[in-house]
Amino acid sequence: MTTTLTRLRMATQKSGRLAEASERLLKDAGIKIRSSKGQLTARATNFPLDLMLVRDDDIPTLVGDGVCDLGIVGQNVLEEYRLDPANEDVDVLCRLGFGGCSLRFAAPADEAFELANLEGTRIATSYPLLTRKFLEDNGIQAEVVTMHGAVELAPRLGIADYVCDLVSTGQTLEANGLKPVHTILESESVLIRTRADIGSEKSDRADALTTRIDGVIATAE
Ligand code: PRT
Ligand code: ZN
Repeated sequence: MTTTLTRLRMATQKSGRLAEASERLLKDAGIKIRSSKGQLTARATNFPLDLMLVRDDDIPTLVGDGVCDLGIVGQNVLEEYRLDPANEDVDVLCRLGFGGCSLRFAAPADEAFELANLEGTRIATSYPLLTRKFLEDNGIQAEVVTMHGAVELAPRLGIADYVCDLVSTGQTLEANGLKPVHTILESESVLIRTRADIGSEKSDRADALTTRIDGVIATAE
């Protein structure tokens, strides 16, 4: 029987695009998870591991602060977190091969777009730090409007001229009269690990779990 203190804690998305694939990855790594509906934690029955089932946005903070030892999160969420200097950085252990998408600027479908068109405009996004960094790196002055959802609606609502949002099939943009024009980040899910000192026992367990996950990824490639 392992004590609570030495059981590993991994933060994974409770529900959403990464939840099922994260669960499947652990299953493929031989980890049996006992979960019951509505619970915010789940316990592995054959490995000293507990899952914290949270919103994806909270995963980098939980791991950065050492509340959780490991986490599964999209690079888009991670890189936005990393751009805030107040946040504790984490180590990226491996790419997981699911949750692929790209963070892209989108313009009205009928516009002959070039980057210079962004100058002096308003851009709606859920990724204000990544968007601002891109604009700064490219010497573009524009106003960034932060929205937490329905970003694609912003031009139609007159809130913004352009959007910078995640795209996978492009259907959402198209349905809103927009087209992807410039990619600022290619993203997939990654396994992250805290830089906090977790002690040698937990550290060995984290290494063992990572090796198993690496094995699953290598087989899938
Ligand atoms: O509740 P919680 O905060 O945990 O979930 P969430 O609603 O913030 O995130 P969720 O579950 O939608 O996405 C989780 C992660 O999946 C993201 O952080 C990305 O790493 C990854 N991912 C992959 C995507 C997409 N593809 C994606 N297409 N996340 C969001 N989208 C959205 C996008 O924002 C846009 O609204 O899907 C729409 C576009 O899709 P297409 O196919 O029409 O282009
Ligand atoms: Zn989220």
